[in-house]
Amino acid sequence: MKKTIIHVDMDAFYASIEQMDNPQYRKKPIVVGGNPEERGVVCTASYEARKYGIKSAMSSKKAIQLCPNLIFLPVRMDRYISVSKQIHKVFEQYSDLIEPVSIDEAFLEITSNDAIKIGLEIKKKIKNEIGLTASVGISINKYLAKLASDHKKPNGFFILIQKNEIEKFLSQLPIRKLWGVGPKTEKELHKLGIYMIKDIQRYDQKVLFDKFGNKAFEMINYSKGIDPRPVENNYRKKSIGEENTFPTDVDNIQLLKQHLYNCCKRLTREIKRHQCLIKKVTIKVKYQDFLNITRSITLPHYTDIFSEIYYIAENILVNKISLNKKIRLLGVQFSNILYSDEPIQLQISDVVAKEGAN
Ligand code: TTP
Ligand code: MG
Repeated sequence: MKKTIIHVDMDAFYASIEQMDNPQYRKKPIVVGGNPEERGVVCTASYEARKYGIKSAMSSKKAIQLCPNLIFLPVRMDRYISVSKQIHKVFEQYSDLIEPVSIDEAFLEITSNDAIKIGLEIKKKIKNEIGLTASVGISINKYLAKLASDHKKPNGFFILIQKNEIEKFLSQLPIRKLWGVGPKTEKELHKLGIYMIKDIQRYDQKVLFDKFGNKAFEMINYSKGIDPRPVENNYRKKSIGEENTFPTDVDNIQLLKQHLYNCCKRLTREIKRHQCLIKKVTIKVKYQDFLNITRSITLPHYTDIFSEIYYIAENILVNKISLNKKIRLLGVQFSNILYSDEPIQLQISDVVAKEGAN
């Protein structure tokens, strides 16, 4: 039986939930994110706000300049996670193989001939039972399904199954739509005279390999609509973190410690929720002159104990980070994550730590 992939991506996810929960914000330009007075950043903007050019990751200050009537709403993560779970419950009614990509996005593998019917039903259920709109793309692989869901956003539904449809569709897209091409690679490709996805197909492959190494192989495949990656339901985060820009630059160690403490508390709660352990703590600092540094410590063993984790984080802050300049942003990241169903790979250092504890 042939496999079809459905990609579902919710429209303006956080903002749409706020508009659903608070009718006074419906049809209004709103953003969810940090305050402009506190140097916040836009997490997402309602489609009404996007008309003004406002988008995710833009500074809230710039956003308010673009739209002076803009309404700012704080992030209510718990609520968004709970809606995300409701959406997944809908997916589970239609496929056993689901790959969550982010809080509002997933791939579903469908092995029957009913993918189109299922795609429409999922959209309808999300609208009728949850109250939100989703964009759905249906195709023969993950890359094309994602392009399809994006194509008619918001409230989109787009099918890319026939070979000639796929070729025609890809030939019209700018190179930025190629999977893995961000602003930096886009610039490099422009320098080579590659502006459209179809330009890659005709380009001298040797030049591409010299310039991009193995990545060129993927680029060429994606440009032809080939994506061999399977849908995988064992998607796992490799790291979990949080970073925040301070309302004003800080060099007071007590304030930094307090901030670090709160971040570590939240992240530790998160790893416990996912029933995982971590081994590495990294702190990122952006100074007032925008210089970024990261410093890490790897623990001798896996842990989810807050006091152990904070002890390491504080140690990094005090001993590895210079406070000769004020700090604009402080971030914490936990990595080397071990999930509860994975076997622990014991290393010499683990054994030594264990024996030391006896
Ligand atoms: P996206 O699916 O990228 O964006 P969206 O759902 O808001 O809008 P659309 O898909 O219609 O284009 O991200 C899902 C949520 O993740 C988004 O609502 C807020 C959050 N997010 C951030 O917090 N920061 C970001 O930079 C991005 C891109 C998303
Ligand atoms: Mg979305």
